[in-house]
Amino acid sequence: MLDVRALTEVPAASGDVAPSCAERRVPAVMRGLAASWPALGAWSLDALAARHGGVEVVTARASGRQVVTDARHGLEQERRPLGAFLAAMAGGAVDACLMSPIGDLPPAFAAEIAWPGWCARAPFRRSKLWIAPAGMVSPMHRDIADNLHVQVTGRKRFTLAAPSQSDHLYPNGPLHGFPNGCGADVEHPDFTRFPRLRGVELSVVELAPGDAVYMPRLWWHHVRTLEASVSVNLWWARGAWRVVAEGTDLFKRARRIGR
Ligand SMILES: O=C(O)CCC(=O)C(=O)O
Repeated sequence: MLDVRALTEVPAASGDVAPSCAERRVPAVMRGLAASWPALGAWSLDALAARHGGVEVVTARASGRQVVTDARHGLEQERRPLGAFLAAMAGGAVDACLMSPIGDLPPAFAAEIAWPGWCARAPFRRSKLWIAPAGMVSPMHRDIADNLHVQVTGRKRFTLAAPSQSDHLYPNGPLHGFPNGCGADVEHPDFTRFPRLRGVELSVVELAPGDAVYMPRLWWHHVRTLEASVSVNLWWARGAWRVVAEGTDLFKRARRIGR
């Protein structure tokens, strides 16, 4: 096992601390940030199946309860009705994880979440709905945009590493199917293949419904779903980073690799 530190906690009451973390690019867990979102309490798996079962969503294939990040094709995504995905999950399927852009879903989804004021007006904004069975893992990777991942139902554990730790994680090259991923597995460290992993500095945090974790751009994150989970993430970028984020989207689209 590798050593991990707990992440800085920001209670929801200290509303001015959250934007200052984002300004200083310091990761933080914001407890209860989404306590007043209509989605909270309304987005159980059963309620989503009943209300939106016919909606087409994007899922990514998983193998051994880990999202597949193929060296040639990246994520292996497919479209299917939300109801079919949730029925399979209720029956014990662990071969897929849902990651669907909120902008492609019926407006009720966007209406039941709320972007915090300190990122709501950024010129680059994207968000995804995530649904996964207990035990699912998204392997360590990094994103170009700032990211607030908000838990709605169930629990997840995030393990984070700063950009300064990249060398310890063996980042994938730009031509890999998952160019923002890495070779090392922080949960099952293989020090023979990845000897520099031994020195990596990690922070860990568990999210419960209403909690959010702020991950500054380029911070590495590995995610383990602890209980059947529904969550939403918000990505945003400003200034030159907006251009980089849009360029990265185009690069992945041009290479037809999952985003
Ligand atoms: O929740 C997950 O499994 C992955 C989430 C993620 O990678 C993100 O929010 O950027």
